[in-house]
Amino acid sequence: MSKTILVTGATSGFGKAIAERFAKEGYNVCITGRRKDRLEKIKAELEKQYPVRIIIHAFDVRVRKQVEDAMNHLKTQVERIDILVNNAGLASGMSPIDEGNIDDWETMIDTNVKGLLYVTRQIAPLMRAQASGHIINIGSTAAKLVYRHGNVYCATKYAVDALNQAMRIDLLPYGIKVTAINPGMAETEFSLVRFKGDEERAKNTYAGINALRAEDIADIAWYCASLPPHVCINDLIVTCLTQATSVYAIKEAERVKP
Ligand code: NDP
Ligand code: 8X3
Repeated sequence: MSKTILVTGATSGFGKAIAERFAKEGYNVCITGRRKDRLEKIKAELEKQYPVRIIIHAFDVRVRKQVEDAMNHLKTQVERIDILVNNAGLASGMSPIDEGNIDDWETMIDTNVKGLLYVTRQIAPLMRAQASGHIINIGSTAAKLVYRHGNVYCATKYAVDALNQAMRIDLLPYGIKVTAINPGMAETEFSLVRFKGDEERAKNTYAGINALRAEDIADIAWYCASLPPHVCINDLIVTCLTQATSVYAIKEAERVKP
């Protein structure tokens, strides 16, 4: 029986690359996000390329009722969920705490923390009933060290880190793996969203860095998911070669070359 993975935030970046990677490996994939047109396009492409089933659910993870309706529908479409990737998330703005935009704060908290919880609350009971499964939470280096003007985004990712630990403990008796993948800088739509469509500012974030690509994180997710049944990676930090922490990175040009 083929396995099924549910990936939130699969319309771009890490989520899209993870969906592609697992489809290539023979998984049926449920892809989600708000942009239905993109989900439809990705479904058509993947089903053309691989002999797998792609299910789409367009919803906003911030809206509890939408999450519940979509997940209840999904439960009628598949027999089981083997892997959940809690990936949907974003940063919105970047400013000192005394000047922060409260709407941005709420967007980040509602998406990165509450949205992740809404989805997990729907899927964890299925995995518990199966007595198997794997939850992969996409955290960040921002979950490990706070950086200047990153305040609320970092706080949401610290919350993901705490929830990852909590899930691992609470789901331990049921044979459910829980893994946090904490990436550093990666060139996706992340900065374009953070800087509200300012393409130049988004591009400058990665200038001269040779940042991670979405496919790197997809490879790592696949590695975590394909380990033997008794092995679980609990927590993993991954950066590009020239980044050490969320506050310390150098440019490619500064690196001593062999
Ligand atoms: P992208 O902007 O490329 O992708 C974000 C995805 O999240 C999109 O598919 C988007 O879908 C979805 N999403 C955002 N808000 C919502 C919402 N309210 N409801 C449903 N889906 C939503 O960025 P990344 O791929 O880089 O980001 C993925 C995750 O990785 C995020 O959690 C981010 O915090 C994290 N991360 C990113 C890093 C980076 O440098 N890029 C580094 C470390 C972590 P849609 O807009 O269609 O709803
Ligand atoms: C996203 C990466 O650069 O904001 O989590 O720390 S960064």
